[in-house]
Amino acid sequence: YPDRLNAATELIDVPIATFGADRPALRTPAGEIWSYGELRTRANQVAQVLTEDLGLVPGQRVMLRSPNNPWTVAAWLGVLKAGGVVVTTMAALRAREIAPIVERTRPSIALVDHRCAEDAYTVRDTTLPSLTVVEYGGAGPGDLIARAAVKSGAFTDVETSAEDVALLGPTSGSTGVPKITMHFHRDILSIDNTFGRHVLKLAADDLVACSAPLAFTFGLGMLVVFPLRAGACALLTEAATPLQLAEIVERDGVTVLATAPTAYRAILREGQERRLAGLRTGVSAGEHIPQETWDKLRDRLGLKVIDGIGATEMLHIFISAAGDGIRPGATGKPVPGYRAAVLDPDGAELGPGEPGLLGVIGPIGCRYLDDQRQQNYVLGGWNITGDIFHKDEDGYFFYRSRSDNMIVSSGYNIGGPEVEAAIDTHPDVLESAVVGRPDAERGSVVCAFVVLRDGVTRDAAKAAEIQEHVKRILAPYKYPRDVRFCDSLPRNANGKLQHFALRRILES
Ligand code: 3SK
Repeated sequence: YPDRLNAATELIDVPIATFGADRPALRTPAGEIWSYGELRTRANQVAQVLTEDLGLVPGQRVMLRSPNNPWTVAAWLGVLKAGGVVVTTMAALRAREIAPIVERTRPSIALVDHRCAEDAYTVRDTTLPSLTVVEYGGAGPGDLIARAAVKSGAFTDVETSAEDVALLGPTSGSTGVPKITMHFHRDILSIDNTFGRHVLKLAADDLVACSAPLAFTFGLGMLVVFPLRAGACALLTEAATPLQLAEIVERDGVTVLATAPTAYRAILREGQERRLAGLRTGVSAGEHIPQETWDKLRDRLGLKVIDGIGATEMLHIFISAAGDGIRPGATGKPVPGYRAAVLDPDGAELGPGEPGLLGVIGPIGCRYLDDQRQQNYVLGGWNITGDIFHKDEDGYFFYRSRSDNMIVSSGYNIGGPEVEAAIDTHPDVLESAVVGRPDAERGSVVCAFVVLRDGVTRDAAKAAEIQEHVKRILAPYKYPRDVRFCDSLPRNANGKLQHFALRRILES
């Protein structure tokens, strides 16, 4: 990459030079269509609002918080054009989950969809009084869209360095204490030059839908980076259920769908897979797609779903396969540009069939913002993702499990300790322990073993009360779907909680 590189220029100005300004860049199920030219104009207007009205200077951080919609993409590009650093936060997160992210990243400005502004104000008031919160979409005074409308639409992108940080992506990790991954401008292009170009291979006439939020780098790649670089169009849906997603795919003529295995399974279970018949490509990530689901999609639709594993630390997918390169049951091979190995705890490479820690090296590696946990992620130069894999003789990688307390449910990573801490704040709870319970529908579900205080009745109403309590303080997707009461939790002689003993109870 050249020394001077602004990812936003490459994602919108360069495609316009190649494909023209009139092609559709973004669509919504409600029928809104933004051309490449309109997207650039609005991104430029946002950049002007940021620099002229809000005083942003290059290197300052801007938090974005919104469901997936076109203005969020314009805001994302606008921040990069202005030389700012995007801090992504999922709309589902509650104030107590955003606060540590804000504390760590110290954004100057927050651009927030008016429907999820309340938590942003709470965090400003409790954590960072200097934060300027600007809403959009609500037509209130100072609304970003109204401010943008009076700007000229021309902007000279800041000449950032290829190695300037462009994106701070929080990840809850297995402990629930957020880690902030840092990604450079060149990293954003790298995900396209690896997975995008060699595996996904979008064409300019593709219409891409993805259920992941733009704040999750899986969604960012699928809905912004890959389509824009290919001159294709992204269909932005706000919180669609799997069946709504299938309806949208059929009605709007989506050609590429990216979602988690849970959504494919739900569509198959409801017999709605015919709605996916127009797909050219299906992508599955977030967790390993079960063989049975993959087979059904191939047998009923002729669709050979591209499975892939990625990580927020690595920005996107690094092991995958497409078409005839797919081997049943395997996630795939390292994406061109990456190397992968199965390692023992000392970092020595293991042979075929032996399960061990997955290590990855490529153009993007883990860089946490000021965090000791960096040392755990990188071992002898390998990025250790926390997944257990084995490799076969031909170099295909097969997923086995996670190596930590992370629970992967419906494609969401949920830190067990974070859920335990939330349950333990319920006044009737003495202590709790959370593990993943295998689930045919969601891959895993959060299962909580709970010890209640003396005299508290153990019944379904109490379980429901604890579930609601967790939903109030954490993003709702993290709540324990299975609550089991017990007298005590298994501990070793030193008093350390033995989560493995609870997993064994679930297996028996
Ligand atoms: O596999 C994942 O969970 C992932 C994480 C970040 C970006 C992309 C993917 C597929």
